[in-house]
Amino acid sequence: MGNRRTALVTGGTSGIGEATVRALIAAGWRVIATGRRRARLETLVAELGADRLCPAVFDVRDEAARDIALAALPHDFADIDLLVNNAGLALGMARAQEADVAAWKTMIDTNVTALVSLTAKLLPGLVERRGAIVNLSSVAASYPYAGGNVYGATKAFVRQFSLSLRSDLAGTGVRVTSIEPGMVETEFTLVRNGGDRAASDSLYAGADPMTGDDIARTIRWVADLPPHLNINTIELMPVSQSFAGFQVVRA
Ligand code: NDP
Ligand code: 8X3
Repeated sequence: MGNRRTALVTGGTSGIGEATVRALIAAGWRVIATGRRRARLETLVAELGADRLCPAVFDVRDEAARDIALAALPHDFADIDLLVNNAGLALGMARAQEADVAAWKTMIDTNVTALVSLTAKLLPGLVERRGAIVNLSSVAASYPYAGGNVYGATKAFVRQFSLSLRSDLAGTGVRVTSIEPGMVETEFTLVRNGGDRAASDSLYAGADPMTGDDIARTIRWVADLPPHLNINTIELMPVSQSFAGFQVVRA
């Protein structure tokens, strides 16, 4: 199909990104799925078809590897209409006074620096095609919690960058949306806790959390809206999750 639109989804190997790849392909998009885990991308291509899904294996923090992978995209996938900046992570729940600065830098490098760099790289083409950008922020952008420190700050950056992009892109027709989920059961907590499966399972147990599919359905809806309509931000939570009060330390 000559008029099929093309999306690039970072972090397509797992969770929200993988579900978004599936949802967009089901809606008729061509998709470039990125990630470091080549085998997972190859399995997805085998399932969804090389005519619809193109894998691009690179670490988002490695701009040289990213540029080589993007330069090698087949002709059919080269004109990107939708960028889904999804790759990201949290590392640990340590309070700031005990935190590992290397983990902080990894989160900033991945969630912020790589995201802005890829966005800058793809923006000229997105402007040319009046495309769209969907950025994965989080409820952690708006609601601080102990141990969320740098993770929450990276997601606040993503939210504000998204809104600021809208100002810069006035008149271009490019749409920008910040998606801000609460608890979604993915590999997120496994990664955050250094691979501790029991810690991940116990967080989600009995909570009826959102799924990657829930968020993917939202991204697909945003992506397929008519071109005159921009969703600025969407905040989503499972019904089981809500707000607690401020903490007060008494003498
Ligand atoms: P997962 O851990 O399941 O998926 C994370 C994805 O990001 C993987 O595909 C991973 O690919 C990719 N990724 C991480 N680091 C890198 C890197 N350096 N280079 C390339 N790819 C990378 O988590 P989620 O699906 O939950 O997370 C997706 C996004 O949603 C994140 O930005 C997260 O902050 C956000 N989010 C998640 C919530 C949740 O509760 N789960 C709630 C709110 C927001 P690979 O390892 O193969 O490289
Ligand atoms: C992930 C949601 O609440 O663990 O962004 O920070 S939370």
